Amino acid sequence: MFFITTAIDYPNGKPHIGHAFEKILADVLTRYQRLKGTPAYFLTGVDQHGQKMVKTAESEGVNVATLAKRNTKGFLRLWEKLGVHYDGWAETTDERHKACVQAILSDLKEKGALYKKAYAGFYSVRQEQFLTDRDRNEAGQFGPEWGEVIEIEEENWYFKLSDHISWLRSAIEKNDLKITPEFRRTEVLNALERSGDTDLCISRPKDRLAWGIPLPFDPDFVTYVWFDALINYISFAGYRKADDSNLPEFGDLWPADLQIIGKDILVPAHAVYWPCMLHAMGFEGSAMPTLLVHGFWNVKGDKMSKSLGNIVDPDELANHFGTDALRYYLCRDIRAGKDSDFDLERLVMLFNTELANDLGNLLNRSINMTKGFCNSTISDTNTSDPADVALRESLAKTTSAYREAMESCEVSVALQAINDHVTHCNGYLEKHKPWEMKKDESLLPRVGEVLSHTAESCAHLAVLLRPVLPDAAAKIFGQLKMESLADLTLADLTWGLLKPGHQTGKPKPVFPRIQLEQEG
Ligand code: ME8
Repeated sequence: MFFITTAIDYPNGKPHIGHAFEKILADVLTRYQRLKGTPAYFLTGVDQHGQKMVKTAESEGVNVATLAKRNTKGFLRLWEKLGVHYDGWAETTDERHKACVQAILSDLKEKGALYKKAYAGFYSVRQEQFLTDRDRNEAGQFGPEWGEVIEIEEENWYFKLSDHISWLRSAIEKNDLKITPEFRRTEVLNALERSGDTDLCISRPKDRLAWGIPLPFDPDFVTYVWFDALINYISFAGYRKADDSNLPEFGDLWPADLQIIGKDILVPAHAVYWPCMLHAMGFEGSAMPTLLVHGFWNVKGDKMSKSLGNIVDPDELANHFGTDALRYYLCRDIRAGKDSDFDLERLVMLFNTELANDLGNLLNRSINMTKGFCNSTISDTNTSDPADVALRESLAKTTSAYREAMESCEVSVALQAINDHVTHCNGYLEKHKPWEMKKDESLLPRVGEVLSHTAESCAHLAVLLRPVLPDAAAKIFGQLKMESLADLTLADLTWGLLKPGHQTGKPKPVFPRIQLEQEG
């Protein structure tokens, strides 16, 4: 089973475009696995504990559990609207997760991997973390990014992270822990060079933070952030599950084939803490997950933030422009882990040119003319005309470029490959001008061949587009009267899906142009 997970989102507000992008990417890659015929399991969810949630609840004057429940619903609603279909849903307040976290903590304590110590030092209230001298700026001060910095002394529990660092370095060098894209792997190795041998503080005293999972061996403390959130990847995959838990079989899923995260939580959380936690639990190098790290969506070069008031709301975008336009844009405009700038005009432009004009027209013209000039009947497409041969070659090239790109999770490159064949087909129609040819009755058989080449292409392209735009693909299958394509795997994608004599349906625009003027 191909196992895909994403980061679990903080539901301390509404989901933003970065959250939506990550879930859509995971959804697309899951659907791609299924398109290959590979069974896949997609786990995502929400990270409901922690100080951020408590602060938001206080500012809104609601109980933190109520806030978590209410905001979680907002995430669930959005994934439904955006066609994000997950198989497992992780909520960190789930009793099954809590039990797993506590069992792991007890084990690690037994093994001597955890210890308690008092620590006096500087603490950033805003970032909720102890600071070290390495956090000081060139002037020797804690900069404004840390907010209010106070001196406190506190006892806490620590995880012996330092015991695992040299193992981690070799696990990354040997590619047991895979990190893609490559430049992110280099970033992690460089960070390990600089890292000292500090251990990881994993608790908060209950009187300072009560909204968390209590340590089973010291109930005055709750586990803090990573020893709660990171464990979702295994707890909801069935690790140490109870018989009646209704969770998957861990052995069927683990290790995760793809753990999709944003660049901000790579170092140290996912590339250092997480593999070291797994190693301490007894997971070998061969049981490490593969990390796929994506970039950030910014707005006009700025990071999205509440204070700048520039947070892009995917819910509003889907309402205005439709799910297809949003899914297409998010997959099309980000490349190989790099940042992207959110640009509404590009969203509209990409939809109107690549989908409405190029693919939409190709489909519309193919079905419309097949109906008008050929009684909706498909002709034999095993022809030897050089232009036909070139078209079939173009499709083969597109299909293999698409596959290669999707295998390396480069959805944007896969979409470009689709567009290349669309352009080829539109050029082929312009060259043959079936609307002129049909005036000469003796050319009607050739008209049928030409239109059947583009209709056949549309069938293939819809199959390839299915992971990104499942609804649009289903509409295309419907117009081609080929609903059976919905069950096709990539291996079945050979020339001749539409058999001679097959009757196609009625054309109806699948990608109606977005008219910005009408958008108030
Ligand atoms: O980090 N563009 O939650 P989160 C793209 N709960 N991706 C973005 C983004 C942006 N502008 N902003 C955030 C957390 N993300 C923790 C994770 S995992 C065990 C716990 C990504 O709600 C971010 O990188 O702040 C992360 O992958 C995900 O959205 C959730 O971010």
